[in-house]
Order: sequence, then C-alpha cells, then structure tokens
Amino acid sequence: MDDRTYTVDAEPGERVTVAGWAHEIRDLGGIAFLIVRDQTGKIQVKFAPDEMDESLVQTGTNVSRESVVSVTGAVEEEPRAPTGVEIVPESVEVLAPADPELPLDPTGKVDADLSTRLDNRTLDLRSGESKAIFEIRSTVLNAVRDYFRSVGCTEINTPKIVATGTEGGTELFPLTYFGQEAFMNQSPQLFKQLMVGSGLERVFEIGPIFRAEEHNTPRHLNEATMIDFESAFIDHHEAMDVCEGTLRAAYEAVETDCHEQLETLDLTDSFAVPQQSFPRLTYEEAIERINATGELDEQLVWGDDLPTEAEKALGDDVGGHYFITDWPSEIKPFYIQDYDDDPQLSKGFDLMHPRMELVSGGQREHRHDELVAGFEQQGLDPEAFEYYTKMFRYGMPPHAGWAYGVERLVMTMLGLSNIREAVLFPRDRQRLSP
Ligand code: ATP
Ligand code: AMO
Repeated sequence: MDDRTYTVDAEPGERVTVAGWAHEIRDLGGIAFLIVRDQTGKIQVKFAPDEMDESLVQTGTNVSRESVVSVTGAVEEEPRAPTGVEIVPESVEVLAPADPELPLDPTGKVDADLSTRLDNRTLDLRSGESKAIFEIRSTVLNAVRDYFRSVGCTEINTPKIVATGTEGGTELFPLTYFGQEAFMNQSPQLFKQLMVGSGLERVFEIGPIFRAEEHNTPRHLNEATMIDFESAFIDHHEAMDVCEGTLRAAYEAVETDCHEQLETLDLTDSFAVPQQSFPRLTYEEAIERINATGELDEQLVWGDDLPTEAEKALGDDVGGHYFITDWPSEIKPFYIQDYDDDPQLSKGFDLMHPRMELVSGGQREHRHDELVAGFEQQGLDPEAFEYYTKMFRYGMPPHAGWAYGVERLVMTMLGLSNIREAVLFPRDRQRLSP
C-alpha cells in the first residue's frame, strides 16, 4: 500500500523513506535534529550543515512542528540518538505544513483540558495517552468478538431508528420518520430477542445506542456503544458465565497485546486480569451488606433501587467485580422473567465494577401471555409492541442475555476519571460537534 518504512523498523545500514509528523526540532547551532513521529514511534533525523546541501538543511529545520514530512536517507547507528539510530537525510519533503499556532501540544509537554482535547481529537490522538486508550479499546472489541465466536455466536446489526423505546428509566430522542413519530434506539433489546427465536439462536451486536439522559455525569453519555449478547436455551446463570468470560477475555487480550499502551498509561504494575469468579449476591444480600457498612444516611429497604452512594459502599466492601441477582420485579423491565414461585422477584442481574454498573441482563420472559401481562403491569401499551409480542406466539425458546457499555468497560479497566476519555467524539448535553 505505502512503501515507506515505519520508524520502528528502520535498521542501521538501510536506506529508507519514513513519513510522519515533525514532532520536535532541536537546533544546537552546529548541528540540528528533526524528530519524525509516526504511528509506531519516533526517529531522529540529523542535519549537519557543514556536510549537507543547504536547502536540505533549511527544509528540514525550518519546518513547523506537526507538519507532515517525508524523509529519505541512510539509517545509521548513533548511541546518542533517543532510539539508538538516526537518519542522515538525502531528501526531505514537506507534504503538509502545519500552522505554527497549535490548539494543543501533541507531545503532551503542555497539559490541555479535556474540552480542548475533545475539540481537537486529531491532534490529541497523535501521541501518548489518548492514543493508547483507543488502541486498548480496539483490542477489547477484537477480543470480545473472538470470544463470542468461540461460544458459537453470530454477529448481527439491528435498526437504530425505531418506533418504540424499551428501557423505561431513560428518555428517548424523537425524530420524524416520513411524517411518523420515531426514535433513536436505546438498546437492541427487542430485536436481539427476536433473533433467538429465529434460526440464529445465539447472537451478539456491537453498536451505538442513544439515550436522552438529562444528567451530566462522568459516567453517562447520550450516545454510547453497547455490546449485546442474547442466547436461546440458557438461563440467567449461564448468561452470567458468558458475561464473566467476555470480561476476562478482554482483560487477557489487553494484558497480552498492550504492554506499550499500559506503560504509556502508567498501568503496568496495577493492571490485573480478574482471576476469581465474581461473587453473585442476591439483591437482598446486597442491601443487607450496604446497610451494614453504615455508609448511608438512610437505611435501604427492600424494593429500593440502589443509589450511587450505595453502589459505592458495596463496591468498596466487595473490592472487585460482582453480580447482583434476583432484583425486585418492579425495578426491572417488562422483558425480564419473574420467579414463578415469587412474582415479586425477577431473574434480572447486574454486573458491577466497584466504581459503577457495567452490565444489565437477565432471563427473559418467553411465554406470550406472561409477557403481555408484564407490559400492562408496567403501564405500557402491548399494542405498540405487537411486532415483538407476536413472534412469541410462534415458538420463542427460553432465553437470556445482557449488555455491556463499552465505554464503561474501558473506563473501569483503565481507571479513567471521565467516560468521555473512552469515546472519540462524545455526545453529551453540551457537545454535538465535532
Ligand atoms: P558530532 O561529531 O557527532 O557532530 P559533536 O559533539 O561534535 O558531535 P555538537 O554540535 O557539539 O556535535 O553537538 C551538540 C550536542 O549534540 C552535544 O551535546 C552532542 O552530544 C549532541 N549530539 C551530537 N550528535 C548527536 C546525535 N547524532 N544524536 C544525539 N545527540 C547528538
Ligand atoms: P442498561 O440500560 O442497563 O440495559 O444498559 C446496559 C449497559 O449499558 C451501559 N450504558 C451506558 N453507558 C454510558 N452512557 C449511558 N447513557 C448508558 N446507558 C447504558 C451501562 C449499562 O450497564 N437492554 C438492557 C440490557 C439487557 O438486558 O440485555 C439494557 O439496555 O454499562
């Protein structure tokens, strides 16, 4: 495709062309250096005015920082060079000069605030920590896909423009669809369930979801990427096994393939693949444990949703990932199955990181009449969901599944303080471009 040599591959004794960005220019009077940076690293280019054509030295040393350059020359060993080699150039071409006034410093020597970085993602991702985060995110998604394939899943894509919402607690973004009311989809929930009743049986999707969350927090986005899993003929415990397996596969891939990135992020010593099986606490055990910490002003009672302080108190107490199972039916959506012998109790679960919720999932209600009754109990009109409920009349197997928010997975894995660090171009209440 391109015949340049990556800086990391430039070996002494070779004649190479490298191309990249003018990272730094150091003029020491008698000698000057241009550091060229590409995706793989950096290399020093030496300009010795006494020994070289003047116009070559002028081009190489007057280039503004962050201009795109292409340099051809001989690679020589040089112990004083940062990487132990340098290029003695025979030609230097400026492919795209950069404005000398940069909105942020890609070398990272001058700190920029998050907002400036998000406004200038291209520059922000030229080197350093931000780039490492997105390389790790890519490794995570790759590992998750491989894991799903290893457990027999088919990858699917479902519509993002839809007629109904599914996740009660969060608002929808409305839009007009040829004169008809429509919404941006909050979750592939109903579509992935329809697929387990098809010949596909076990599916996953990695795609965007849209939620008109009013609150502006470090862990909510208005557009996020979700990893959804759904399988026929499994129960919620087996779904939790797959959920745990996915997380471990993602951590293992990062541990194996992202040494450099972890080093850049200063995480080499602290990064660890979770080894133990995650504890599975029932909701009832969870609220008892939270109350016992004494961290909350008011004790929780059965039926309460867990406020952020409660999640935090329990997270500190458990000290690692854990599941909360058997939630009160009332605070779980209509598609989650309840226990037949205790309809107040549902087969829904959450996977928690000590800092926040990572996953929701559960055993689904696959029996048509029970499903429709559940709609009515939650004040929803079953007619609006006819396209979905209808298929439950034609042989819908027992099934279960769950969904991760990718950004939360990356955020908790790398200890990022703001979820926006894990999205290239975040959508929040203030941010619609870039
Ligand atoms: P040379 O004989 O290689 O040109 P020098 O010491 O005579 O070396 P100076 O112009 O005096 O060249 O060097 C200025 C500074 O640059 C010195 O601190 C020297 O150590 C450093 N330096 C020289 N060449 C290199 C190189 N190829 N890579 C990194 N640093 C260098
Ligand atoms: P839930 O609404 O809990 O479940 O979402 C699943 C996971 O997606 C992530 N997430 C978000 N991340 C960032 N910003 C947001 N606004 C946001 N909303 C959700 C979280 C959350 O745990 N259909 C069910 C899943 C299922 O049962 O299969 C659902 O959407 O990490």
